[in-house]
Amino acid sequence: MVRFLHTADWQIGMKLARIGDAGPRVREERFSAARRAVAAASEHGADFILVAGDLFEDNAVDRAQVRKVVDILGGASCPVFVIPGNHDPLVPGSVWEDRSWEAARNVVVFRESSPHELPGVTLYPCPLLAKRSDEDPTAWIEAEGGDRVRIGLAHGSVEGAPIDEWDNPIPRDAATRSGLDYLALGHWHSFALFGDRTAYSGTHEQTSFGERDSGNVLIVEIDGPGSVPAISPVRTGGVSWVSMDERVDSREEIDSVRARIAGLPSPETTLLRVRLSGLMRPDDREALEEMERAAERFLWGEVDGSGLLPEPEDESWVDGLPDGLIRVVGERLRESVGAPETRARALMDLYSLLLEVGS
Ligand SMILES: [Mn+2]
Repeated sequence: MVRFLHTADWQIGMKLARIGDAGPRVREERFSAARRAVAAASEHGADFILVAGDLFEDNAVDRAQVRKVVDILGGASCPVFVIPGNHDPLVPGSVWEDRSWEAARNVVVFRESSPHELPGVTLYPCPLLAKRSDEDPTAWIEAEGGDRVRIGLAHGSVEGAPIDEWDNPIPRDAATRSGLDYLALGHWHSFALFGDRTAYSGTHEQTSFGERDSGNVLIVEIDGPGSVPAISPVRTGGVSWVSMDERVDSREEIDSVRARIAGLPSPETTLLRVRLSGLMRPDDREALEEMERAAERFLWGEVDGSGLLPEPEDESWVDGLPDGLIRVVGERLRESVGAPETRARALMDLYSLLLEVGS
């Protein structure tokens, strides 16, 4: 039986300019999460740690930060195997040339795609040698039988995964095609499984709003050659990134969003982005300011009201509609005698549609 920890995409050195004053605190958390990842390996009795690329944001990262990472990995109680990714490819002048790597005896940075043997296990590392490539980095791994557990370590885009930075394409069936028991991947920041044997661990600490299920490492257990791996996420993330997209068309709806913001747990370790749309009356201003104050309690909080549109003072705007169907719809709604709330809501929907089209 082999048990190991799979992590990737630490992106140490990322700028995080978007979150202003909270940047230093959130950058520091990436190191704290790295220490939690290394601690998780010994807590769970891992035989080794696999790092599937993008340890660093880029090759220009300050060398003091590189040494800090080497210290953390060097402090692990087991071997650590690392591949360069597309953010930190193995090129002249890269972070991998720093002398500190030589001092960390338990850390191996793979510099070429060739098998690496461990007791009972063969690793198939696929280091990246360029920022971009349209080649499948796992293509060289050939299926072969035998009595060893075979584990691939690669960085790239699994076909069909919704990844922004599309490169180093990896077929969905790469693991079975190459006869691997497990393919440890990096590049996508969310935890994801493809079949039984292929996984993105996701980043150990969330990197932006909208990432789903990041802030984990994976503990993987494989009984023997051909066995289906048991894959368990372990939480390492420290900062939560909460994004709310809300439509507010009344004072009640604004108050209800404010109450939800006030009820969010752990504001001191939460980054909050609220984006509002809808129609606003001048006397909603105060409720909106209260919402902004509720967001100030967070490590970083932003209420973006640029999607709010001013509500019209009366219904004379209908007369300004262009001739044709839309004008007919507007006039019919204005003159309709149905339920007043439905009538008002339909008119406002038409009004905001026009403002959106016009802007
Ligand atoms: Mn990447």
